[in-house]
Amino acid sequence: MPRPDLQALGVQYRRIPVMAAGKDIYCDTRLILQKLEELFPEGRLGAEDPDGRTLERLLENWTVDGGVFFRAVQLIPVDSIIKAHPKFIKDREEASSMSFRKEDILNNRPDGMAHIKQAFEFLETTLLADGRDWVRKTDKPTLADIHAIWPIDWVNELEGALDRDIFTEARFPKVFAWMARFRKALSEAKSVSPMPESLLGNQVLERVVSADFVEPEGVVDKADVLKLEKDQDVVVWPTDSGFNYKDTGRLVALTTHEVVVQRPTMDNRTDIRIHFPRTNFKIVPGGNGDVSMARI
Ligand SMILES: N[C@@H](CCC(=O)N[C@@H](CS)C(=O)NCC(=O)O)C(=O)O
Repeated sequence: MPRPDLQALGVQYRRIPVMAAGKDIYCDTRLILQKLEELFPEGRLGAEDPDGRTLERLLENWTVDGGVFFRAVQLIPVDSIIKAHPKFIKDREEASSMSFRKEDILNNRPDGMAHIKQAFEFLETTLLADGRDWVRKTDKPTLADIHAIWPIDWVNELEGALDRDIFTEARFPKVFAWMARFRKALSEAKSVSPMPESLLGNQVLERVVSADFVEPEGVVDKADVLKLEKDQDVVVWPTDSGFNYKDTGRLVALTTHEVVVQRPTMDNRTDIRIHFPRTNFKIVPGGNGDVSMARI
């Protein structure tokens, strides 16, 4: 659905999560996790060694690009979807190109379930097979655990999503024990962390307006395949869902993993920088006419 609080900041991107650090706005979990690691190195959860980093990257790909998250979404119980307002359903269909008709949802459920069962089996028989507590055999959960666990844990907690005759502790003892360990570690970490403060949209805008950028502007890679120039106008949007919401701005940085555009807030009081990952995002020069059909 439209997100007026984000639009006031000058951001059209409509998916959650979005993170603001000063005047830098970060879109998509993939980039947000990477930035949290960089901006708060004292709390880093990521690996330092190439083997560990490889595993993290592959697990992230498995979850997001390998389809585990998408398959978990197919298991959202049909009742909660058909109870939603027709406008909401239409909006979701446009944002995802998926059908939200009851018959289609029910038809897709077995496929979703089969893939999620594969995911449980993969974890049970490979990564967790030797009885380790955490994916990288660490003392505490790390970024690799986060990449692997979040859609699995989410769908497991979603009432009515999984077939409980099949997804049992007896069949997947190591996966269930790992999820329970993770939840315990999470609640222990939360109990010693400061309480998050909730802000209204206009309070966020005021904070952003009065803040500084937290990162230097960055550079446009001269060897980038798109051959775009620093400061040229560009349009950026996600190609996997929410593709009808496109952000425009002046290109300030472009690397293998990130694109950054600078633009004013809606009230023109200040400039912000919006950061997107490169993976699953399209970037085209601005002022190129209609880009609405150019999804991928
Ligand atoms: N690749 C994105 C996916 C984000 C995503 O799909 N967000 C969903 C909720 S889980 C969303 O915001 N959907 C609502 C919408 O599109 O308006 C990420 O990892 O951040």
